[in-house]
Amino acid sequence: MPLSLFLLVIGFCILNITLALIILNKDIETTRGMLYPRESETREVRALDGIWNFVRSDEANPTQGIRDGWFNDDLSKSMPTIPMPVPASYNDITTEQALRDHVGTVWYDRKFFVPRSWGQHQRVWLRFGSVHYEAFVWINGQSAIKHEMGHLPFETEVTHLLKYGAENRITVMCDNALIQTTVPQGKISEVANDQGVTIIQSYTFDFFNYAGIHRSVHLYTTPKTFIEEVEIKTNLSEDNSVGTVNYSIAVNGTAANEADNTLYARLQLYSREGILVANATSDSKLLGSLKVENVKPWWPYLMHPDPGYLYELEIKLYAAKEQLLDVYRLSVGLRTLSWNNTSFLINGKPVYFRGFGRHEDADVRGKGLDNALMTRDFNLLKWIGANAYRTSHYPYSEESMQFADQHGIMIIDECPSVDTENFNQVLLDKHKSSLEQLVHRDRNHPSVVMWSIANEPRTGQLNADTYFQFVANFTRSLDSTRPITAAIAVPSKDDKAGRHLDIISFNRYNAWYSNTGRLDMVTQRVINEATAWNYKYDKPVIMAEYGADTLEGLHLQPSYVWSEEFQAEVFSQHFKAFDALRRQKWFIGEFVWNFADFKTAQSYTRVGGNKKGVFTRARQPKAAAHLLRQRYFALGREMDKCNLPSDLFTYIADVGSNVQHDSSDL
Ligand code: BDP
Repeated sequence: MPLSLFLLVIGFCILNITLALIILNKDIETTRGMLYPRESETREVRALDGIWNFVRSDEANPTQGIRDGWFNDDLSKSMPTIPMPVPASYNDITTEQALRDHVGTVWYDRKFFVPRSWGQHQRVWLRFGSVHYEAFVWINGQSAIKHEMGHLPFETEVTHLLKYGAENRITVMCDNALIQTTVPQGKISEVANDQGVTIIQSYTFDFFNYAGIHRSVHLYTTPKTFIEEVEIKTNLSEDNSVGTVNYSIAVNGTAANEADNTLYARLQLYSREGILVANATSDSKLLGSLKVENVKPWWPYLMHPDPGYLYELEIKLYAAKEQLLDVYRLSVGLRTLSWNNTSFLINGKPVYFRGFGRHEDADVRGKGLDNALMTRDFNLLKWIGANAYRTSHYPYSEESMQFADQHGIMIIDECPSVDTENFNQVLLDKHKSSLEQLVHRDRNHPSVVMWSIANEPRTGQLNADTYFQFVANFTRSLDSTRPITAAIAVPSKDDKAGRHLDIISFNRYNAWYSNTGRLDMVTQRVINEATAWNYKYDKPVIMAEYGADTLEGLHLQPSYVWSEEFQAEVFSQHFKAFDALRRQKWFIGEFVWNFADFKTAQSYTRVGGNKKGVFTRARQPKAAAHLLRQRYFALGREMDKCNLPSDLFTYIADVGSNVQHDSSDL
């Protein structure tokens, strides 16, 4: 190549690289408030859950409702409405394909009364647990709040918008459209059909784009000056005998603005048995710490006989002259986290994660919060001996985070960035915002032990390096007490993001997407890949996804793809690799994909959805569940001396000491 051409090519490359790298690390708006709504002496909470009225907009005319002011009166005056449960995804509630696959806006409204008493000496807040994807809210026809991003809460003060001792109306418009600058990304296109053209939403992520008001809607009251934020950080002495709870409180209200520093807080920490174990009075900055002697640390399930130990922290906000303003209580678990380039430790003890990637997904209700399902899921997690799960691929309900705290289930808390590509400035800002909202919401949960900043981002792309440097460092600036990971699927040699993480997670489907059906091509490949990741970055490694689609009830011997036998054998081949890797100290966890079968977009690779569940969508075990249960408890026994359930092994035969299937086998 002539020199001039060579220089031109080099120049062009440099220009391209420079253009690609022009992503700026801009400041983003930060969340305020958003404490989980709880009743107390000074606060009332009312859920607006129930049956709302619902309208699906014309896909070709998504802004019609705004133009025609549907929020100015009852929706039913503008359009025929149908009943719609809240919380729930709207997609599977009716029998209509048009609603299931709807792209664009839908409308909800309902009426509610506000007591006369709420109009005096207090403030009223409206809080949504989550609406997917974008929400616009009106109270009595007046705009109240707008929020973009599914799976995360948002709230606003509505004191001035409500009618007290009278009937009120709430109207919500929800838009499920995903484009290249939403988190997650999607594409909208117009495609010819038999009637003309239609709008198609496509996305690369592998779960159904359920939409609607997914979690509870609450109205709650606070005093005029109230506890707006609480941030807790805990510590333990080296021998785990003395605990420290560092707190910082933010106040909202006029009293907070007074220059005379008259506000202070009294904090009391109660044991699970209701005994007062520590108390403190804050300084005027509302900061301080509590010391707990003979502390009971928060331990993960099966790592300790009393896992998930929680204290209750009572915070009372006072003005001068002992005037009680506000009371808020929250659960606190005391534990430490630490990590280095070979291990992850909780309370000074190395952790080996055994768990699942999951989904919030169920028949009929989609991603809607369902307490019965959530409780069943935690019972299954404990039945199978798991100690962790990743909230793949978005933040889960606050109620489930509270459950995880109580049961000692460790959470890798993931933001809604999935399959991220075409990195750009708008996307980066929203991605950071999703993490800011997530960290703000979940920072006080002892169960949250790691932040996952993305699932399967295209980290081989040119500007992935800068992009993930910004995202990881931003997350670290919000919370330096937890490590950062991302579940990566590009080959380690191509990856540009791992160096910005603390722990490397990788997803791989040996014997499924590669070398389909080849059980003899799993173990060594898993060992090689995990080793390559560790070699490249010198950091702890987790296998965050592996598995095989399995049709419940399909039995084939010898095993064959999609059968229950095959899933069990794929797992077993992975177990061999994990055991070899565990001897290398840097391999710190195994996560099956998936906890339960779940719905996806329609595809010829999916029979009624993704069937990689260890449990069916109705939450019943497949054959592999019993195998996994034996392994997870065996690991718990080996590492943490946990007790084994009496029904872990089924009696087979009394054939002497040659064949034994009981705990002594482990
Ligand atoms: C992984 C994705 C996960 C999919 C899974 C699969 O992270 O969301 O559901 O593949 O294909 O790549 O089952």
